Amino acid sequence: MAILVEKHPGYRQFTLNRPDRLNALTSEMGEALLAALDEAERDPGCRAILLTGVGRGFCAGQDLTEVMPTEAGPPDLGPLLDGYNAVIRKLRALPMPVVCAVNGVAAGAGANLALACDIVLAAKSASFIEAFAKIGLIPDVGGTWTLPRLVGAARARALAILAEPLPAERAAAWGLIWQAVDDDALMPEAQALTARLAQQATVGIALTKRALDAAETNTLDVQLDLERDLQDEAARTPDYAEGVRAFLEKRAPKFTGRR
Ligand code: T3D
Repeated sequence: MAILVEKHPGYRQFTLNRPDRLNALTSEMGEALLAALDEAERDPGCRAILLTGVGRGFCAGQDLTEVMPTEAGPPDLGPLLDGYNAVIRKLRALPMPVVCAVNGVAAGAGANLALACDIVLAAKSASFIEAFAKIGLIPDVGGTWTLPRLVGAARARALAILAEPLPAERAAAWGLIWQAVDDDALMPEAQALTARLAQQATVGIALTKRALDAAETNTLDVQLDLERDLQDEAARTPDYAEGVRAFLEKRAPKFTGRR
């Protein structure tokens, strides 16, 4: 199986599993990942997702053996990218937090797949490479959108044009990712974080994701109205009532994640 699925209490872990190719993506893997995300979304017991990879790489981007130009001409990349784009859209729109544990090199579409997740942890030995320029392509799978928003225009341009590896600790210092952690600590920390998120007020987190994404294109005026409307929705959840009660009673809240 190119994607391993593990069910944990409250969350699912998806692990890219082609270690001999540094988990390079195939169209089939894209479809499998999308199906796994769809299934997780339909499961009311799944309140968070963890994405990682097997072996010494997180994901080396598109499997280049699948898209070799031939004498007959270039491959048709449109359908392939439509498939990966569906994964990126799904990750951004999922009504639950997505943690990515980058266990090793994340290159090309692999880097941008990681950066589409909500909270990215990386092993200190990992690195991020916008490798596209090395093969004459442009950053895709959301990279041209994500990079400047995370690290600013100057760094985004240099990352995209130079295609040099960015070590995890510098990626964290630049704000590309949340944290770089010791290699041995990566999976325990990522799993503990995902388990913790699975106990939080899931609807509130989903609405927060929606507000932050909308803010990328909204004016302040429009965003203020959106915040008011989403806050009204959040305030109608049982988790809001529980959160306030728990605060006043000086105890830990017990959120259900339900509407
Ligand atoms: O169709 C399209 O192109 C559209 C979509 C584009 C999206 C993209 O992602 S484009 C970018 C594609 N990715 C790359 O260009 C990265 C290619 N890989 C690398 O540059 C290097 O492998 C790394 C810098 C990521 C890691 O280097 P290193 O030295 O640690 O490992 P390695 O020896 O290069 O790789 C290990 C094996 O994985 C090796 O196979 P071998 O020699 O042991 O049989 C290598 O060929 C294979 N591998 C690594 N990346 C890919 C791959 N095989 C197929 N496709 C790959 N992307």
